[in-house]
Amino acid sequence: MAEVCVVGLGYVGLPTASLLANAGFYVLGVDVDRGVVEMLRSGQTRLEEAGLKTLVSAAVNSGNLVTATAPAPSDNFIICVPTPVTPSKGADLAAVESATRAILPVLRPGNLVILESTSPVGTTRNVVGRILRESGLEPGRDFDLCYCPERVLPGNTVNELMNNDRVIGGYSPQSAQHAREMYERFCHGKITLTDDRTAEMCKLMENTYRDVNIALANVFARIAEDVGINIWEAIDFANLHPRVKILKPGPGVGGHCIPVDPWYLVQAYPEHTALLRQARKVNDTQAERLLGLLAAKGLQSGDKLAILGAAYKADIDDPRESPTGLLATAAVQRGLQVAVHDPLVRAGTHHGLQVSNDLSGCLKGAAAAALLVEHRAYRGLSAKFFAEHMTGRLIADARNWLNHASLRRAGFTVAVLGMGEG
Ligand code: SAJ
Repeated sequence: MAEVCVVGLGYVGLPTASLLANAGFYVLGVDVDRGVVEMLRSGQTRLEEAGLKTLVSAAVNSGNLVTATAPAPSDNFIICVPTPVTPSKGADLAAVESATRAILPVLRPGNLVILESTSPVGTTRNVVGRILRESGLEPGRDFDLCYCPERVLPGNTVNELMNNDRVIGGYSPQSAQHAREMYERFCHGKITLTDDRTAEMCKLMENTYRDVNIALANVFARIAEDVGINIWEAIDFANLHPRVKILKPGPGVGGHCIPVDPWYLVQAYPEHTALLRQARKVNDTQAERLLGLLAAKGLQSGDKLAILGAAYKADIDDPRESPTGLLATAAVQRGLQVAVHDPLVRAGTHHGLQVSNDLSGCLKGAAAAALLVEHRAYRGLSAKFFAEHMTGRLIADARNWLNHASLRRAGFTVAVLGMGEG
């Protein structure tokens, strides 16, 4: 019988299952995607995370990690499934509910069930706990129930799972203590115990804090464009204050967390969260503003716009919720032809966005180019390279990433987000 059953083998579940297996637990990894399950049986994964392939291979080869498409009786269960928002920005908990229902038939007295997925406050007890009560077992009495959010920076997941501090929220104090005994087998960070709802709120606060602060940087950038100063310098200078840490402006906020998590609070507590809603609006309209900068410099309907960067942030291959999608949609609505390049995102269509890995082809015949992601691969792009492929001489830089002086010497007009020309 498995000691731990991890339900959901994605960016968080698979590293977690592998770390537990390599810490000596016998782990059953469960995923509804049969392809993922089959691939893992041979110790392989498509996920690109530092150290993950080695970890998975060791876990599978040791025999401590086996995979299936449904849970089986285990001592502990960890739910790591996606919790996106619906088109109307409500929480979509379908995956949490189906994962919990899959555990229901194999739940036994004395088990520990942990929800890791970022969720609205109250989900652990009102969704997971409610469903599991259908077994006739009572959380906190017959089995332990916890909420334990992850804090991983995509691209550094394994290292952060092992070394970041963790908050464990127990439905009961003994539930939290039960979970601590498992996590401390692979987590070397400080483990803090609280109740389930405080832990759920803690996770939402962490990412909402980031979204609001990115929006603040974007508002400062908008003012700088009007005033005619360089916001990138101004932020560096302001951050010399020992207690100021202003983040960086950009074309918007992507990923499956930062642009999503604040909505859980906005939808549940609209009377308190106008600030959060406004921050979401600022971040989600940055891409449109960038297009306005280009239009003001002559980009017009029928022209080709080359967009550099499809990933939601630098040097990763994940395009989920990327601002590039917002910009491409707005550009097409203005009658522009759009070509999107990314050096790391797999070529093909991602949520309606056609991505190419051929930069020359993407730039060919473009009247304008817009850099949206500060990938290392774009750092050294020369004015000559742009000039060879583009027909126009207009470039927008949303990350202050390119060599503007060199581009201007080569006859390019360069619009930099957050840099006014007054
Ligand atoms: N961004 C800016 N300006 C900045 C920082 C980020 O425009 O100064 C943009 C990025 O380009 C990106 C988006 O915001 O499009 C999100 O970037 P991110 O690095 O903040 O987000 P994630 O999703 O990769 O990681 C965040 C982290 N949360 C915090 O830093 C509070 C990570 O610790 C979380 O574990 C992760 O979300 C998550 O999974 O919740």
